[in-house]
Amino acid sequence: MKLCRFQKDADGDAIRIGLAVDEMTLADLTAGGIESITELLEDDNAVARVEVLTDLPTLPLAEVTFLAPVERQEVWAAGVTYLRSKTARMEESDFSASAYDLVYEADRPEIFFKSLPEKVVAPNEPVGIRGDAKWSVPEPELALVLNSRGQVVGCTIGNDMSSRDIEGENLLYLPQAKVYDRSCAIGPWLILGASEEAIRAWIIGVKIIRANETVFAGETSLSNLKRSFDELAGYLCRSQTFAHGAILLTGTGVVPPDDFTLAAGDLIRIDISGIGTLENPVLVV
Ligand code: DO4
Ligand code: MG
Repeated sequence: MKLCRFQKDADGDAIRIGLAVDEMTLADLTAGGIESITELLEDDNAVARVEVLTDLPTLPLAEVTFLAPVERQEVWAAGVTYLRSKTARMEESDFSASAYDLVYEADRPEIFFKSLPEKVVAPNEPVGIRGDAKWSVPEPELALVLNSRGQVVGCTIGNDMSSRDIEGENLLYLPQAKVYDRSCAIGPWLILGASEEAIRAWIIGVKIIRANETVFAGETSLSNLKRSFDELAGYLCRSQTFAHGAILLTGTGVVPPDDFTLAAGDLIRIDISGIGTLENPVLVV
């Protein structure tokens, strides 16, 4: 089941919850009494609750503006969860190489804070590259959606925008490399009811388009994610509660070559085969 948050282009501000009917059409769940994504995340019978709704008004996707499927959820991120990410980071920094090597093998994963919900960038809105960074990349990631009980109940697409030169200079600069204005985009679709086994069969890919040409494209299978969903969610929720649930980015397995950096005006397109596409232009912040 594919859900989203949206506004109707015709009537402005009201935020509504939508259900994908087909490639072109959305059913308006808010007309059927569903007012938030969070109430569905908290409901053990969310899929059944949505399926019984009939005669919902529908509207063309072309007539809506997508919002990020994030309400009051904090966004956190796991790192070095794919072999590709470990080797890329070890190349980026002699200084921190052993830390990346160790955390890839360790029981405890790397998990860091990424974004307040109100700072998450919506689909089609610009993501940022730092004005003081020289080496900026997108990180296309599967994002797990957790309810307030720490259960993984859904997934979506995330972009963990990163400044690799700042991260590589000193590991203690990681928060500055990872958390700044417009550094996290999420959406547009939230998938409920898919098993981990099904999700791991999906492919995640990214394309970066500059002046109508693809300047980088790469993909990997989500089966290359080293840790299980429950393992990552379990560590996030150790000694920490999330009253509104949380989003957990699961790390990147697609890394552009070391001579590539994003530039203002680029377009980043992240696809996950079972979810859809998250697209954002780039600006300098
Ligand atoms: O420690 C660096 C960050 C790792 C990360 O964000 C990733 O692997 O996706
Ligand atoms: Mg990442």
